Amino acid sequence: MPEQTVITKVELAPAHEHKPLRFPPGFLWGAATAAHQVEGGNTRNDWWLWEQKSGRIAGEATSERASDSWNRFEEDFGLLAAHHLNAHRLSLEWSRIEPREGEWDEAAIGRYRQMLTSLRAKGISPMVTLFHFSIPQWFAVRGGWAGRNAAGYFDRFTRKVYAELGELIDFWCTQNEPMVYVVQGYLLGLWPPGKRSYREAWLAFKNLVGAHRRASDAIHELARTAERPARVGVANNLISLYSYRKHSLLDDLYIIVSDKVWNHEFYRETAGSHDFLGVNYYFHQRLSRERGRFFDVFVDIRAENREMSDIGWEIYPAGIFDVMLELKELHLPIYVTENGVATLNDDRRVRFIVSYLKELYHAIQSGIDIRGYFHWSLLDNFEWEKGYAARFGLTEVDFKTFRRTPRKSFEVYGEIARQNAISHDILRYLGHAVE
Ligand code: IFM
Repeated sequence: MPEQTVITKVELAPAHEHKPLRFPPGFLWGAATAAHQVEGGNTRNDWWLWEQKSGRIAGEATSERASDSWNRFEEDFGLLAAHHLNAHRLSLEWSRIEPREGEWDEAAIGRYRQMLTSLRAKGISPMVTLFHFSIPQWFAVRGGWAGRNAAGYFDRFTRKVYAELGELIDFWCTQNEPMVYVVQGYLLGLWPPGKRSYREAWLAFKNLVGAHRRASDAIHELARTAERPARVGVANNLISLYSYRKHSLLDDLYIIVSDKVWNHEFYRETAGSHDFLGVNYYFHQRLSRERGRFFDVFVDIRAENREMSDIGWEIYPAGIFDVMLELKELHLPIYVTENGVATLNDDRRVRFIVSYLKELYHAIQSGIDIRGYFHWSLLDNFEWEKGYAARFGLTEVDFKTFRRTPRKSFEVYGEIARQNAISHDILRYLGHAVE
């Protein structure tokens, strides 16, 4: 019999010998928001009209004052600075800047200029999204993203933004989660324009692809003579996908096709027009095939009773590592443009942040070029059809008084940003192995 080593005692190094998990120098630590979700008073976009009809938004909420950031941005950005963040992702509301076709609202542009200037003055690098789910009502009347000249309208808007604000912007996300937008708005009918049409979904997808390409070209062209290099990407929603059943070729094939379509098709069709890959990571799905009436269907398994957020999204830190690995082959720098959890339990948010960041740390160690992380969200806000109950904020917002109260999770995240590392103390506090 081979000799066996019997482990009787596990030797742990004393605490001071454990090294913090260090991130690369210059790593961006940010938070993310979107105009319609936080600003309030966005009455000229399609979402505003959509919200007015009963039954569409949980609790019959509307975006009315949202988190009132249009008026309180200075206070909000003060919170970023106080928590040592060096980057912020925000979106510009197209319907404020171009409220009627071809007419520019100089006061709104001026307000965005103040916002971006305020961020820069605090040493916070702005990442700006040009389309984050809401469009001007006039554009919706012209067919929105499924309409004929969609990419042309967006190109004009992009050029105007560059001309007015370009010198203040470090990173551009032309769009937020185009795939989510197409599914919610054109297949499920849950968001404006409320369609359920494969044809229109396809048109919208193709136009979003074309619009991204044109906007990216425009920004690069305009930046040619500028001091600041153009850094353009898209904030894409990526899902970590697995099949529930082992050794089933059909299931594997389904996963491969879903992965190609959801995670890679937009990147594929827009190849060559990204300076970085923006990744919004929320979802892990294990799919199983069940017999449907006419064909086999695949469902997301929820029966395992795993830890979930308040809105039923599984908490699965390893998934962020997996989607990072998938992107390695694209050879571009990666920014996690969103990641966060809807919960009223802030301890859960603390654990969430630390455990997802730990996975990112390991992804970086494995050689993936990840350069920043933007937590969703700086503030509790208007969570689309879910209204205000889903609390994603590092900062609690009282929606009656609009008082801001930073949560403990913001402190922990801020400490990680300050140290550019997850300290041993934080890891140990959370019961993570420290080596
Ligand atoms: O609130 C949204 C955001 O607008 C886009 N990404 C996902 C977030 C949470 O659902």
